[in-house]
Amino acid sequence: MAITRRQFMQGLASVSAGAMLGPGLLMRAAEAAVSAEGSWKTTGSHWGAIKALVKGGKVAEIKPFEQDKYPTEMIKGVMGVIYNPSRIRYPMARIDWLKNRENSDRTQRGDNRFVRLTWDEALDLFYEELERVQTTHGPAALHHSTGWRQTGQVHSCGNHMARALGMHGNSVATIGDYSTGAAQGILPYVLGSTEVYSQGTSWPLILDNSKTIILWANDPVKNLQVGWNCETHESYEYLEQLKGKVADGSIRVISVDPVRSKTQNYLGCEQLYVNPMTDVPFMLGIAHTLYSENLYDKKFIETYALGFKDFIDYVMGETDDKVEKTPAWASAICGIDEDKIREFARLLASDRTQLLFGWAVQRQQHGEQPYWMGAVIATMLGQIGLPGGGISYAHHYSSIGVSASGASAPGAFPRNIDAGKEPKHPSMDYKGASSTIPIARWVDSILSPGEKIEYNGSEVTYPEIRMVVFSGCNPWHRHQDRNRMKKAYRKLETAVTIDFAWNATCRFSDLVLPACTQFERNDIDIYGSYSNRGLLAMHKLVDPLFHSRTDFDIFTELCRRFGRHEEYRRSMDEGQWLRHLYNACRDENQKAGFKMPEFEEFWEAGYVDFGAGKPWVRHADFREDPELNALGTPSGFIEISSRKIGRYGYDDCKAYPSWMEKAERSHGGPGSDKFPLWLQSVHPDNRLHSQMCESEEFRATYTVQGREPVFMGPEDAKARGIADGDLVRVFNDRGQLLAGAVVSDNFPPGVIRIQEGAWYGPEDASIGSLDTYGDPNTLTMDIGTSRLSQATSANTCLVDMEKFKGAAPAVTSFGGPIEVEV
Ligand SMILES: Nc1nc2c(c(=O)[nH]1)N[C@H]1C(S)=C(S)[C@@H](COP(=O)(O)OP(=O)(O)OC[C@H]3O[C@@H](n4cnc5c(=O)[nH]c(N)nc54)[C@H](O)[C@@H]3O)O[C@H]1N2
Ligand SMILES: Nc1nc2c(c(=O)[nH]1)N[C@H]1C(S)=C(S)[C@@H](COP(=O)(O)OP(=O)(O)OC[C@H]3O[C@@H](n4cnc5c(=O)[nH]c(N)nc54)[C@H](O)[C@@H]3O)O[C@H]1N2
Ligand SMILES: [Mo]
Repeated sequence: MAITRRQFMQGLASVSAGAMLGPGLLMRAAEAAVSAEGSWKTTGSHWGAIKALVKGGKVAEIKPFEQDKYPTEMIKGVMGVIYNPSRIRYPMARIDWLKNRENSDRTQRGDNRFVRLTWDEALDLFYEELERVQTTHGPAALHHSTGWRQTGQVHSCGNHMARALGMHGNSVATIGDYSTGAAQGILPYVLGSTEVYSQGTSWPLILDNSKTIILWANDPVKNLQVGWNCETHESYEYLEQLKGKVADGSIRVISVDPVRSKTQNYLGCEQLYVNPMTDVPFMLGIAHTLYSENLYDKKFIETYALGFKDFIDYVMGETDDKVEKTPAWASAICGIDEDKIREFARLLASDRTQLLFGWAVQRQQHGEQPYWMGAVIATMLGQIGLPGGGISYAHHYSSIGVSASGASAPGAFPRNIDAGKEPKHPSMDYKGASSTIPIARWVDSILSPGEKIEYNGSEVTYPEIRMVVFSGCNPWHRHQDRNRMKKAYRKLETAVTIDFAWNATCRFSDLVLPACTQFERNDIDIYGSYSNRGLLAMHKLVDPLFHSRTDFDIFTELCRRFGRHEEYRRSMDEGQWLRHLYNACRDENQKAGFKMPEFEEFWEAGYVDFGAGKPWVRHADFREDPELNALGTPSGFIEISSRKIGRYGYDDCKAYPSWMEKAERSHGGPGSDKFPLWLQSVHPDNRLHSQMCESEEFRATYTVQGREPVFMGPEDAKARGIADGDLVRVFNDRGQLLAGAVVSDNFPPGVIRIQEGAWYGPEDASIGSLDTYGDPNTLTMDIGTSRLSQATSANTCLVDMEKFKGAAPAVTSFGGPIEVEV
């Protein structure tokens, strides 16, 4: 079945036929004649809005967008996202799957041997598999998912996949996300909304009113570099002002974190070291002090909250474990001196205090508890709804805290099947299994079909998933415990991935379709993320490289195979969708008094700015009138204890926030005698998850001997004879990896860091094989946070490490598949 040159040419022909669908739109700016000097185009990304110089059909230079006053280093990596040896060039199929399909030898998955296909062959195979699975097994056998797909509303690739597959048949849906699953589980019971994706109190009001700011497990200087839309980094202006206020002593900032964070180093603020995963005992000690020293706001609690007594009985040791949660008790677990706990509690109560929580602390076992406890402390302080007081769970994310302009954002290419239409295979027969599962439990579902788990007051029965389709996510970075995933993939019949980068998800797939990057298509998106500061024209910089195509084209052509491509794209091409979304947004905004020019004028200018929004205080309305502006909790009030959760009877999420020991925990906790080091896998300073890891020159700026860095403190390094720059093997009972040592004073004893998103590169396809590059999820644990949220527990993870001796295997993560012929 070797691909002939004729078939190859046919493949090419089908690409241009697809590209010619519908009437083309001539875009003056984008199509501007390419002169010798080239032309500057506007576009944007999660890393920032940018300008790109395009010369002779190639991107020659990237610079920040004129409205971005605090651009990130990461835009230096953008060019390498377009041009790199890991780009997917052609549709590819795993060799044994191509021969034997659902009866293939799945132990070969991961050996990276693939056969090149034409687009027609690949899309026929994709379609045949969908047909087979829907006809033979029904919707319970198909699962698809997306994630941090690149910016742009016309081409939002998850929507394209969901709509096309949804028009074909039903599938196993998911609830929650990897970012804030535990928060989304608990906070609706406590504060009435998930809080994490809501606008927060505006920075200027925090800067004017707060006397103390607590950064709790929060590194905004690192994490605000990327945004969900085209980021323009307005938050950094406020962080700069905060730095000034720390220096002149007008605001005291304390970072509660086991690690000296980038933000702490930037602000020059204090750190309060806490043992990993022991924030809850620390907080219980604070609550004990506030209560016993009468420093809490009784009136606020009476007016705005319920369930204080049940909680305080637990704190005072009158119920449950009958242990009084004194600062001395807390100190023994969290490692903070008991007097310091008291001092800290008094400081919080002494004046206006803003608590700013990050998310890593809920991405661990029982991750609901520190979030609930945070709300309880904020309630005891009585400052919720005041400027510069109360609690925020999102000021480190996507420009939250920068006032929203108030303008409307554009819509997107629809994700759902049109109203009134039915899928080709309308069956809703999930064969007794659930049609929706918590997002991080899909591997469990493959491994244990039919098993029942508890989830948020209900029961979930795992469906028997036989086929997965991923686009805009990289589960072989995102999900925990690689070797467990390998076992699950041995049960899976078919895995399809649509991506532009040949990452580990492609390596472990059966069929891989090359999408183009966002820089190879025209689009629009807002800039400023949550501030919705303006609308950005995303000019196509270059044509799709190699045989790649837009997700729009790929799924149009898939739908053509069952005769519904016109319905899919509503008979509009890219240019028509652009205008359609722009004009709808313009109409909305015109009504609200925001001026937007005609499309052509906007496209040429590259953006329209909506102006800065008005400062705003989160929960001020609730504070003003708790009856009229009741919270979305069962009672409408803040729920310090929750009767509803109590009725679920979960031992891992009780009726009030409580301390529960972890499955593994460093600093004397369970498992630390065998694996003494806590591995935290925080979000990368120099990537967006796994995106940009492929960018070669940029990667070389942070790798150590070509490997992902493992950060460690001098004591742990010395105890193991490890020096800065050494190759290190990091391991536990779940897996092993190679990484390069970076020894830094930012890390205390017992704490090491490997940033998530490092590309998995196993030495071979076997279970347990050494990861040659340093993906921390080779080592993490795949358990739910609790029965309430069933979210990820990536940050509950113990390991040990040693200096690597001998000949180091080459890194296998990059450079694409091994091309073979049938
Ligand atoms: N250990 C550990 N693991 C974690 C975390 C952690 O803290 N620790 N964090 C978790 C969190 S919060 C998150 S959000 C997840 C992130 O997990 P993901 O969202 O899976 O991460 P990304 O690396 O952004 O993957 C996006 C993929 O989509 C592809 N892509 C981008 N744009 C397009 C497009 O337009 N078309 C197509 N077809 N493909 C596209 C990219 O090339 C990339 O492979 O990771 C989670 N995993
Ligand atoms: N540069 C960059 N920015 C990003 C992303 C990215 O990939 N790159 N991803 C974005 C996404 S999708 C998300 S979800 C957010 C993630 O945002 P977060 O989840 O808040 O970020 P992390 O960087 O994982 O962790 C933040 C801090 O938590 C601390 N920490 C971890 N565990 C504990 C603990 O047990 N106790 C205490 N007190 N502190 C702890 C870490 O030391 C770290 O300083 O970031 C967003 N921003
Ligand atoms: Mo996330």
